[in-house]
Formats: sequence, C-alpha cells, structure tokens
Amino acid sequence: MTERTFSIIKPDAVRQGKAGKILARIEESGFTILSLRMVQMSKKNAESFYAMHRERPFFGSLTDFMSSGPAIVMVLEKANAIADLRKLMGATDPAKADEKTLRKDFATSVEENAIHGSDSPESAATEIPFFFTTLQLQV
Ligand code: 3AN
Repeated sequence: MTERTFSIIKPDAVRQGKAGKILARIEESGFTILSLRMVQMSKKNAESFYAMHRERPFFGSLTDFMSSGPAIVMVLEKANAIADLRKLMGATDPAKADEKTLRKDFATSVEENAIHGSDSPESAATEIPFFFTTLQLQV
C-alpha cells in the first residue's frame, strides 16, 4: 500500500551542499517527492517540532542546530515509505550506520546527522501537517 512519510534535509547537509545528492539518492530508491520546500525554522519552531525530546539532555543544542540555517522539508510517497526511508537513512549515529546509508555517507555527528524521517505512521501523521497544508499536498 502506498504510504507517505515526512523528511527533512537538515541544516548541516544544506550548508555543505549535499542536498542535491541526498535528493537523488531518495529518488533512486523509488520515492516520489510529493511536496518540498526550503524553510528556516525559528528556535520556537524547532522546539515544537521536537517537543517529544524536551526532556533529553541534547534538546537545547538540537533545537539550536535545527534553527541554524535553511533546511528542506518534504513529503515522500512509496509503498512502505516510513520503514524504507528509515532504512535508507541509517542509524542515528553515523558511526553506527550501515554502508551505503545516507547518514553513513553525509552525516557528521549524532546531532548533525543530515536527514530526518518519520519513525512511525503516528509521527508521519503529525509531522506532515506541521509543515504542509492539504492544498500543498495536492498533485
Ligand atoms: P532519529 O532521527 O534517528 O529518529 P531520534 O528521534 O532519537 O533519532 O533523535 C532526534 C534527533 O536528535 C536526531 N536526528 C539527532 O539530530 C538528535 N540526537 C539524537 N540523539 C542525540 C544525542 N545523543 N546527542 C545529540 N543529538 C542527538
């Protein structure tokens, strides 16, 4: 069944000019880009988006990082999109990520790890409307 997931090419990857290569890898892996745009999150935007991590010790630095420059937000579609994007991304810590994953190839640290992908259907269902209106998802 076709499924939608939400993804962010994070500020580290955009800053380092890796967005195009990451997008190519996503498309080559069979995802359709349903909607995409560049955003500059405020600190408050990042705190809302990562609210589930509020109690974690890295919350302050994570939200500083996510609001440190432009990021690319997108909605991707394919069969099994949520699990397949997580597989393509690799482990949170790039040192532990498998070969040929996006984080192995493009992330620099556990925090500046190039890409976000929804971790469950419930996350996708809240993350997609955080950034995209119904109108922006009509294709
Ligand atoms: P994932 O993005 O792989 O689902 P989460 O949800 O555990 O990982 O963490 C959300 C984000 O928080 C990560 N993408 C990363 O940027 C940051 N993060 C996670 N763990 C750490 C950590 N130990 N130190 C600093 N930042 C972290």
